[in-house]
Amino acid sequence: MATPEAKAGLHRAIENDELVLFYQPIHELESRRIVSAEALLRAQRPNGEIRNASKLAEAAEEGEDLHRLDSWLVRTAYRQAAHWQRELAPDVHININLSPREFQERDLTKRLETLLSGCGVDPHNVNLEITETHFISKADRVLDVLADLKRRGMNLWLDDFGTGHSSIWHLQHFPVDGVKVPGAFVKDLPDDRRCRAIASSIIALAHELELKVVAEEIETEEQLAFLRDCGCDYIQGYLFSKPMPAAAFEELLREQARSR
Ligand code: G
Ligand code: MN
Repeated sequence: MATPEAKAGLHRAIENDELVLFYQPIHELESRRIVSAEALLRAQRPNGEIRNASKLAEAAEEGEDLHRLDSWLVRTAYRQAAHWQRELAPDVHININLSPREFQERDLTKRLETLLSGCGVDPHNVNLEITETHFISKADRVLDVLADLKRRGMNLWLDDFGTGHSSIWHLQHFPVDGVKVPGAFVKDLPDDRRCRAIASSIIALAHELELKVVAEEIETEEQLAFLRDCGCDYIQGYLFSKPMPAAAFEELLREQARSR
């Protein structure tokens, strides 16, 4: 439960323009090419200090500021992606974490489309990451919303797959393009037998369903080697890059464009 202080903090952060997005690269495993940027919310204090904003996001999830926060986040990320696509990397995607509550709202597609067309981003270059928290109670409605987003060309990814309220039923019924293997199943690779079994099985299952896989929070070469042997498609984590300000991500794209 978010505290009243956290809710007030969120309101203040929006009012005072203290929110920023950091971007973490997602690479294709084989080529190491950057294929996308995951936009991650951070709070920037007036003194310049950057803080994780997970408490703020949690407060938004429960309070009235959710639409404002998500609209700001989506608009900022889209504008940034449009700039990168125009200037440096026409194919680069943008990964956006939308609040699970948003996927229950029938007008989500329209709102996202309005924001998209305002920025000139192709919906095919948008990856929406979905965390399966509140889905169970309103699965039918979520299914309609996801199908609608999919029809308009956006890509759908199940985030933190296999943790929380995540369900294999969603893989069977939701029109998703891929799953993200959470850090919890990467952390103890390759030594831990359970971690190996879980990570390799999620990848195999996803591939059987013709879905793509991103492994997250990769920190060691050994983890990477195991995931490569499993055929994992995309990789993300401190081993490659931490989440960074837009300017730093842009520099990576520039280097990549030069080396082609
Ligand atoms: O739930 P989600 O996967 O969207 O959360 C991503 C979070 O994980 C980010 O806030 C990011 O800072 C953090 N993160 C990204 N890469 C790594 C990593 O390699 N190791 C750890 N411990 N955390 C990471
Ligand atoms: Mn995510």
